[in-house]
Amino acid sequence: NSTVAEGFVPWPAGFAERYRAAGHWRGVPLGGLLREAAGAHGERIAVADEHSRWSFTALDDAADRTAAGLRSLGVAPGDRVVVHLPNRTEFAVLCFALFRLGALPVLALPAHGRTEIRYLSELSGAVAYVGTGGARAPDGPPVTEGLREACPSVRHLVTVGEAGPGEVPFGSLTAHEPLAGPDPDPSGPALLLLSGGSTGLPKLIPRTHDDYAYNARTMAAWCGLTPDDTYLAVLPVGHNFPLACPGLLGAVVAGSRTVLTEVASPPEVFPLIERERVTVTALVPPLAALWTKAAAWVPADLGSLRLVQVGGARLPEATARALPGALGCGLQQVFGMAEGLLCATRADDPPEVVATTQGRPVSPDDEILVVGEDGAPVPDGTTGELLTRGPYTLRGYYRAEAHNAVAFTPDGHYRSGDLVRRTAAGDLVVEGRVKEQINRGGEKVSPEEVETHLLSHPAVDAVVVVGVPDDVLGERVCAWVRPAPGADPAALTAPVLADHLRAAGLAAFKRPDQVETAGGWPVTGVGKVDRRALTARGAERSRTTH
Ligand code: J2J
Repeated sequence: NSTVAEGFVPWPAGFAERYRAAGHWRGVPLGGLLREAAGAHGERIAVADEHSRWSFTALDDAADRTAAGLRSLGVAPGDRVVVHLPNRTEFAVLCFALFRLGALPVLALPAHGRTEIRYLSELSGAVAYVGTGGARAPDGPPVTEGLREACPSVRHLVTVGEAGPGEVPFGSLTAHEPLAGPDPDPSGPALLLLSGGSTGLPKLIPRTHDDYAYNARTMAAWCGLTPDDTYLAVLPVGHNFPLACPGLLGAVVAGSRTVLTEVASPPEVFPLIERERVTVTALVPPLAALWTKAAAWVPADLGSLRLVQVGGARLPEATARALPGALGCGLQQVFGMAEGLLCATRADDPPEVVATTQGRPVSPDDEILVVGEDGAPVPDGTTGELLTRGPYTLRGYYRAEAHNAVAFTPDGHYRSGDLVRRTAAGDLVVEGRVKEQINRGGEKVSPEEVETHLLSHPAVDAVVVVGVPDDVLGERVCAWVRPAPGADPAALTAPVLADHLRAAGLAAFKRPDQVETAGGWPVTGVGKVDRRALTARGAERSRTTH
């Protein structure tokens, strides 16, 4: 059985020493952050959802008990556990239990299907899967169907809610005496986040206790979180943004309360904001636009809101300008990545900077380079690829040696694949990207992954998937399909291909929004498919025919 350390690339010793000396890495594991918060804020509410509320003390105790429960199942320090939960308090109990035990959550998104869960389980060598059971698979067979057979390392299926046959009820894990064991090594990996990927299939991002605690603490300070704040986790909390930027983890560090919700539409979530007196939340641009429009007609008092963070994809300037007035709060643009680097605007920035830039790195020890195609730095004001390294940016994807050789420079900079421009004042503006990834309203789609699954459709001979500009989503998923000989092109519609991907067990957000058929496609000078031309053609077709 492999150990987690085998797939992990640590920072070179000199960097680690520097980050410790600077006080960034405090040597406190993530479970210790909750222990400290319980000491300081005891009976105040730490996390709440529509089913339950937990004080810092109660959450701390539940984490210890659940850690013991997991240990009794055979989950050991260093083991990986796939966490596939919606925004509920159990997510917090489970993650802190795993942090205490030194086992690593592998953070899946609620939208993920059978295929993604299998892939994540195999890639991480997970020993257990925690989800909500068959009840939440309206789209077909349960996500766990065949999981243990396909991925024999998975020994346990743990279920929040009603457990099926052979599943362990999550609640039974808390019935144990608190775990008393050694703390995990704070410099080692604490969790695995899912990357949108720069090419090919999504990768796993190891984040250490030290670096992730610094990430959460720094963002909590950047946002001015205090015990008087209530943070609303409305984006899926397994994502880096609502988890630790500052998100749930930053709220724990600051003694703020976190409210988790599974609803995001204004008529449902605005009354929740009013009821819980929410002060801070994080949104993706399409949701920010929707909330901005809805404020005029949904009757609810949003007066408690003081800060809305928006990130994950390009925020249209019109929304950036309209949001503060409509929602009666400050706006923070965030350009972040699960790989590490976080850039953000600040409350004291001029409105023009907040409306038109994505801010600047949040740590004084973030190093950024903006380089041209030759790899040499370009002057400020010129667009180039962003490379970065620093105290909370990974040095390698988990178990991905070959990919790491191209995703990082020899001196340890991560090649983000993002094209940015730095203004004279030092703020970054995201101008585009070089990586093959579709950013569908903040949800990252790997063209290669979708292409692979579409190719298995009998009427599909060849396929290229590209992102096409979209008014609402920023980009939509467009599939260019060459029909198989004898196949009827008219039968290759978006709903037909969506059905195929649904049956394949793929997340709904990866289904093509637009399908175009063609007998072939343009190639570049070096004989590669010209994706840029297909993007332009896809946009053109949708203007004329859709
Ligand atoms: C344009 N593109 C952006 C922005 C991210 C906070 C916020 C977002 C993420 C995130 C995150 C963008 N404008 N404001 O983890 O903590 C694109 C870039 C980037 C990729 C990372 C956080 N903000 N992006 O989105 O790992 O292309 O993290 O490299 O999902 O999203 O995606 P992800």
